[in-house]
Parts: sequence; C-alpha cells; structure tokens
Amino acid sequence: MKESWKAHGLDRPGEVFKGHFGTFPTHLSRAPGRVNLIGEHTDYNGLPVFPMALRKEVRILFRPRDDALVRVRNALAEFPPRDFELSHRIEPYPPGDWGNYLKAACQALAQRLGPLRGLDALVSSSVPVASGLSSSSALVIAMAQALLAANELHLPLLELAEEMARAERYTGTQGGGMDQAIALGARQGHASRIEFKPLRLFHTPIPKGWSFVVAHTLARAEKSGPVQAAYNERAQSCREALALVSLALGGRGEEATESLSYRDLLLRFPVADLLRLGEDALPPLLFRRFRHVVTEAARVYAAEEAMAQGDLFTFGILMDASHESLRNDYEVSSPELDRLVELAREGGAAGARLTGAGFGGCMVALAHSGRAERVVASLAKGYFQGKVAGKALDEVLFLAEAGPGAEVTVL
Ligand code: NG1
Repeated sequence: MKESWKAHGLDRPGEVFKGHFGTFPTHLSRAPGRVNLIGEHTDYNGLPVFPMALRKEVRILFRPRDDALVRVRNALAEFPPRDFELSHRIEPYPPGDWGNYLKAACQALAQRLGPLRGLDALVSSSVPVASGLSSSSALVIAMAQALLAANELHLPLLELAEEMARAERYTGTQGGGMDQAIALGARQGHASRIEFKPLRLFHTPIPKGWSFVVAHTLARAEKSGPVQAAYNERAQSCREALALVSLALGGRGEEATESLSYRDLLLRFPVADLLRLGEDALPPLLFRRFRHVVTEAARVYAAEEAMAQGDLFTFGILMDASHESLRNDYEVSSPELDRLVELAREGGAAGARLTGAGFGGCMVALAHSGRAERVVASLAKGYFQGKVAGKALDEVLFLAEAGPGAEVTVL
C-alpha cells in the first residue's frame, strides 16, 4: 500500500506547492529509503550487499522551468529553502548542508548531459534522517529522476545508479553504491543482492512469515557531519589492508599486483586461507577490519541462500554474526545499537544487527511473523518507553515492508 501524504507532513501537497511557487506541480518523483539486511561496509570494497527498499520514501513534487534555475523547498522547516543555478560546476554549500545532496545530483547530470532546464520542487520525506536508512541517497535519486524527467531525458537504471553513487561523493562521503542501486532497482516483496563492477541486482522473494523489524536508536548518525570522518577512515583502512595482503601474496610467489581487489581475493582463496594470510600480513587493527570485510561478504551469499530456502533460523544466525563482527572487528556499533539488538533477541527475534553505516542510526531484526509483535513490544518497553510515544513511535519502530524502486509520475 502506498503511504499517505500525512506521513510526509503534508495534508494538501499541491496547495503547499502553489503557496511556494504560485502554480501547481506537474510531476511527482519518489525514491525509497532502504534497510540493509546483511552485507555492511562491503559495497565500497566492491563486495556484495543484501538490502530491500522500504515503503518510506522521499517525494519531490516538481514543475519544470524554462531557465536553468533550481528552486527547492522542504516540507520540514529544519531544511531551509535552497535555490541555485544548474551548471557543470556547482559550488557546494558548507559541509553538512542538505542542499548539497540536491546539488550532487544536479552537477553530475549537467556534466553528463550538458545544459539542462531547472525546476521548482517541494521535497518531503518519511525516511528518518541520518538513521542508516539512506534518506540521503533517496533524496539524490529522487532529485536526479526529477531533473531527467523535467528535461524529457532518460538514463538506463544501472547507469543512473552508478552515476549517482559517484555523484553523492560531492557531499564528502566516500560511499559505496548500495543505496542508489537499491533505491532505483528494488523489486516489491524482494530483497536484492547487489554486486558491483559491474553493477548487477539479483532479487530473492522474502518468504511468507518473515518479518523485519526496524528500530532507531534515536541517535543521529550524521554522515554529512562527524560520522563522515570515521566512515571514510574505515574505507581507507580497507584499502591499506588490501594493498598489504596483495604485497604479501607477492612475497609468497603468487602473482601480486596493485590492482588486486577484494573480489579477486575471495575468488582465489577460501575465507579461512584469507584470514590466515591477513593475520600474518597485517597489523592487528587492519587485520580486524579485513576480517570483517571478507567474512561479511561470505555471509551475504549464505544469507541469500538461506532466504531462498526459507531458512529463517540460519538467516538469523548470520545477522547475529554480522553484528558481532561490526561491533568487535569493525567497531561501528554503539551501546544503543547493542541494546536494541539485545532487546530484539530477548523478544524472540531469530537474529538482529545494526544496519547502515552504524555509529547510531538503526537496528534491523528478523522474526517469524507470529513473533514480530513480541519483538516490537520488547523494544517499545525496553528502549522507547518514556522517550517516544504514539505516532512518533511508529516512525522509529516499525515492521519494514519491501517496497518497489523509484519512479516518476505525471500528475
Ligand atoms: P547509510 O548509513 O545508510 O548512509 C552508508 C553508505 C553505504 C554503505 C553503508 C555501510 C552512503 C550514501 N551510504 O549507508 O554505501 O557503505 O554505509 O554498509 O555513503
């Protein structure tokens, strides 16, 4: 079922648009947030991830303009109006400004497609901000799609996803390509394994009787802010670890090149061998980062298989293992995330883990549908009581339904 406009804080969105721009919108661009089920901090290492799109989404009501101006208003007052001119070189706002996600999409498309006409736009979102549910990429994708439609242009889905993954680095995060790919390529009722270089999506139906519960720590993991440095530092460590392991392989007489990728390593060696190799070649901290990355990639394939078999028990165990690895080896969990994971398991979840970059943000748990309400109750009582109530609780603690990918409609 489609979300109502109420979830976007807009009762009569067309009227609100008219209030800003003096005329009604002509199109609606929408792009979903996502919850990553397993495969964390693997995408920027060229290794697979396994997310699904949410029903929660970014919406952009828009109307093409005849000039190159982009005027954007947000339904939320905390995000002030942003106006700028389209060009192949758009000066960013200060770091952390929400308008940089708009500019990221616009600059990339202007560079690729030449002079473009602008648009007037009203943005709203039901994806919690800075929560690891990828509100930022949903905004980038919704904007890119709007600009393409305003210019009656089209890019193939996978090309657009790759272009926007590069584009989002304009904001300073050295992210992977998971979020843009799932926002565009998701299939309703399915989770998708995403492979990179080249980008591909493989869909698996989510078995009947499986429920995914998402809970927000209420701590914002602001990737345009302080978390950015920690995130980029992890990516840097992974590159260093890869270089050192490649070098060590050279020492063993294996053909070692600068260009070895994590995927090459996993194709060539069983995980156990890679871990032995890594332990010898790497200082302890880099080894732990390396261990997370290679074991997490293996868990993605195992989890996909478990889902295909309807094996909820195994999928849960893999989620638990992923969380332990993210907490101990990758060090991106937090006491709040650990608490949510613990409460979900106490409530009867088959498995639970942090989702997204970590450092705050959200947890996802898998439960048999018959037990999902108990999991939700355990979280509501143990974590949210006294912190949030009523409608606000639905926004931070909910059952995730696998929604479809992004689309533009003519109004
Ligand atoms: P979140 O935390 O949802 O923004 C980020 C990255 C992903 C991926 C995950 C960790 C961006 C836009 N997103 O997701 O590519 O690396 O962290 O698995 O950078």
